[in-house]
Amino acid sequence: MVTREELLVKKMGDKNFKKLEALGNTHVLDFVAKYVELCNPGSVFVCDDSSEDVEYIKKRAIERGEEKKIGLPGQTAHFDNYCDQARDKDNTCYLIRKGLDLGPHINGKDRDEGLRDVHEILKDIMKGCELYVRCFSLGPPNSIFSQCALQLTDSPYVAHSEDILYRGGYEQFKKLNGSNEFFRFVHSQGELINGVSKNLDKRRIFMDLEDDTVYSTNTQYGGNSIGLKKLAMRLAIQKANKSDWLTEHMLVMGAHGPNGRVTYFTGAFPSACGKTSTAMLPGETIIGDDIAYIRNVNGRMRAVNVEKGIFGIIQDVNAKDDPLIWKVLTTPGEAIFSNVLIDDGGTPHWLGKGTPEPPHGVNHFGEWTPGTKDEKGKAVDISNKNARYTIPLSRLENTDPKADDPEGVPIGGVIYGGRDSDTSVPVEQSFNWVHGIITKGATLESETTSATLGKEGVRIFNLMSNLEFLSVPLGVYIRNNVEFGRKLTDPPLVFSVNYFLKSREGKYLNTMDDKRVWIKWMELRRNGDVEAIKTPTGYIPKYPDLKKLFKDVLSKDYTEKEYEEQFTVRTAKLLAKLDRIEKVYRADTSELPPELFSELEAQRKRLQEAQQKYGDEISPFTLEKDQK
Ligand code: SPV
Ligand code: MN
Repeated sequence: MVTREELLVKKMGDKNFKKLEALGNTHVLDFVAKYVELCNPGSVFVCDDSSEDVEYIKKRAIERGEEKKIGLPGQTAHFDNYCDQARDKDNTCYLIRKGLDLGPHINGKDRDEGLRDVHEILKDIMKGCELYVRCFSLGPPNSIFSQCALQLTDSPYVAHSEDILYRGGYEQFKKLNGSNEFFRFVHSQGELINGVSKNLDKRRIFMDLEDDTVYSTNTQYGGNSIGLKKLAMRLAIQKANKSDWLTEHMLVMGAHGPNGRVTYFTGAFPSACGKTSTAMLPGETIIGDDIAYIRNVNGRMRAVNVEKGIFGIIQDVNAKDDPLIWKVLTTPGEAIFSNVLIDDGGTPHWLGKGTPEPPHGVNHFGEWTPGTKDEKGKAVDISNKNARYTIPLSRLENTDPKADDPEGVPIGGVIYGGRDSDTSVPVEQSFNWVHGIITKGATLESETTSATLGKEGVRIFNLMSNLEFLSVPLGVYIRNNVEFGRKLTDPPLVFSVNYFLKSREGKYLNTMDDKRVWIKWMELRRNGDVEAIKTPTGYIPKYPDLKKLFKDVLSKDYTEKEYEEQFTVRTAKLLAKLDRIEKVYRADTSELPPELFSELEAQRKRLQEAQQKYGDEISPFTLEKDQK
């Protein structure tokens, strides 16, 4: 019989084996050996985070044709299958043991059956390929927040992307002292055709919550293949909710107030709803744009960015609206462009770039000229709507100095935002933590976008922008959030924002820039510098404060008419929303915290009273006058 060591040495050679052995962890060795044997790669490369090893992976991505050098030094392009351009919700499942109920929102599959299925698919899947083994630290290393993650993948593009997005964890793994406290990821892009995954019918993204292991097969799109992103987030949500901390789909940023004051915010937004652009507003500083680990440290809420790079949507990134990202994407330096068009001169193009369209190029479809149609006769855009750029945060000019602080940053405000065309005002503060968690976070709805496969523009329930990623019952998650704030001695304020409010005629009531004002207002509120108007659903800004902020921040004359239209309290719409939300929760099978229904009921009562008194829409000026 071949021993574990013999098998590994045979596949990876002495040098790689020594690197793996040096971690001093038999769980790592067992796991790698199991999947080396099953997936049967031609060779195995173990990365020890040295610049030499990292460079080797980048080189292999080019040699294998998974990335192509383009335009400027450091830039590469990568393509996914035309039908593999977003997170695949239908084939993303939790493997759940019989008898365990995680509720109706969680896509579950029988664990034994799922494991059998995916292991059959994995058999010999890496034949003739090179397997990459990488260790990462989710969150800054050497911190109470950090979590170790082990990635096996046959895609050098995935291994390279993770290098940009996550902190190396080779040394951190040694500090585990042999423990099995790490997340595990096995990814294979499967057989390729023209460089893209061929067997999409065997695309699987299965998460085994019992073993903290994720299997991802026959897919390349980053959201499905980069295990450390949303897949690790799902494992971390389970881990956090079994304890007393939080894993959230949240940005972390510093808002800069008067006299050099910095107030840190976290913010949850569904994908493609302004999260990344909020994280990097001009004049403010960014810590992270997607995932946060949050803990109570001596009574304060503190957060770290789980990542160290951005896998951002490129559509509409242009010189005027996103000067900071634009600069990174148009100057030499490391950047991977996925599913954009590369013109004949090697320059990348995308929807909303704001530069002239080239006459010809190659994109996620293949050869492209304007007017190209796919087999179904559908016009192929110059780039996919979910085309992305992958860059290290360190390349941005506005990275916060505390971005890698192992202690995280103290959070002054939590923001919940969704894509809502007709119900909530652009910015509002909740009455307190519990009211905020329930009526801002747990009632969040958003209209669907291109970030997941399926129809766009459908309003769906998406509590805390995290519904898709929850790995625990709704009740457990909400209770943990409620309790988290209760234990803080100085809880942050909780806000809602809505960048997508429209007039009755269907026109956006705000510009993209206006969020720069909302963040300043929230910063002032947290520090007690401005007053507010009480509505049935929270506190909204006063006109003179916004008028001043629009002038100071955007040099804009903000009119009373604009303010009134934007901040009209739409009682009928808000009540209809409560009906929809209550229905969702009444149908849930998990044990929901009592605060959920009491907060919703109290909100309903306030709204009904206001509706009786003022009607379906209330001007903020009317509310203000009556409060005097
Ligand atoms: C998102 O869609 O929320 C992302 C990218 O951040 S993905 O990796 O696809 O989740
Ligand atoms: Mn995200």
